[in-house]
Amino acid sequence: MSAIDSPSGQQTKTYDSAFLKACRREPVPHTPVWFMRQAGRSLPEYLKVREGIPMLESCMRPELVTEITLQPVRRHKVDAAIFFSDIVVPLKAIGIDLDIKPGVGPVVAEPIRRRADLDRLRALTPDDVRYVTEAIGMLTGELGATPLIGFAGAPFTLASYLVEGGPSRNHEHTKALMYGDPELWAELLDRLADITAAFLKVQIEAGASAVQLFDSWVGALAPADYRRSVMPASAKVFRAVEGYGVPRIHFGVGTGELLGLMGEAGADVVGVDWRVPLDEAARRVGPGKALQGNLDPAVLFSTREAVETKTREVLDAAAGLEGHVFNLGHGVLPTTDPDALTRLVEYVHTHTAR
Ligand code: 1CP
Repeated sequence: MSAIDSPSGQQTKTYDSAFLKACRREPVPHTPVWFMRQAGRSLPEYLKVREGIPMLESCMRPELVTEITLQPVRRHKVDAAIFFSDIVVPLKAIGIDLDIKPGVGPVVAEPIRRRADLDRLRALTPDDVRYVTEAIGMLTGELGATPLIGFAGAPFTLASYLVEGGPSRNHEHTKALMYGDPELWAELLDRLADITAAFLKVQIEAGASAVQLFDSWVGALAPADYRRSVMPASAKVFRAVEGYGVPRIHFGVGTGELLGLMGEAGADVVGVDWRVPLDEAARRVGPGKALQGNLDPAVLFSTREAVETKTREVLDAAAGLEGHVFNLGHGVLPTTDPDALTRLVEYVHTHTAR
């Protein structure tokens, strides 16, 4: 570590990064870019280091986590790293019997559907996830001025895996519980809020300089149900980390009708999928919040010209925003050409340089 990269110097540089400035709605030298799921299956170097190591086990190896988190930063020159982990890691850490099955996703051995099942959701302590603290310590040393985004699953999305027992299209068991036993549902979400908040705190205290709460599947709900049955728990998570002063990003898929409420839950930055243009999203979210998004990840399978046209559309819709973090409208699709992502970062940086 050189003199200019002394810990306090590094922290200042990270604080002054384009990504954190955009989150704080301050002027930026260029629009910052990162991609949800930027680490992972689209990168050959990822597939190589993951070979033979199950997903959950790879999340528990700090050196591997550090390498995988750095890969997209090196390759694409994105403006932020996102910690390599998964939303079910804190649940595994408190002893829930679950696995991440290749090609499927998280699968829970015994779904949580009755009151007695709640006892399995005990509080998360930093000791349960020491490998996370260790990995983030290593990462912030390696990342220099590039900010690290910590993340967690929001209570509703975690509940959907726990109640369904795995990925689900219609969330029928989850909704059955939410509508049929609101009291038990509220307790379930409250416990998940505490676990999620504890997991985010571990990441921030270890050195993460922003956090994203993924409520990936909450777009399945109508606004009134979101407000009544989900927002209190998500708001509890945001309040729990408010005192750290790090930007809090809130994202879900198909949440056009929920954008205002998702901001109201306590986010500083609202993530938008590709279904709502950013200028319209800004009207729905209201003033005082930055936006993140929102190129359709499938656009990257099209021609270079089409990618540029669609990117330009996103940037034009974002032109009047106070703070814009460029991202895809959901995660990088596994068969995406990595070079298309590198070109996209370059394009956004060049065309927004001020
Ligand atoms: O073996 C493998 O490689 C499995 C694929 C994989 C990977 C690479 C899974 C299983 N999770 C991850 C890592 C991961 N998960 C990251 C870090 C990568 C990065 O962004 O750079 C992140 C942020 C997540 C978060 C996550 N996991 C979400 C929220 C984001 C989103 O896409 O909406 C969700 C819903 C999950 C659950 C999950 N884990 C894995 C899969 C395939 C899924 C989705 C399953 C489903 O469709 O329900």
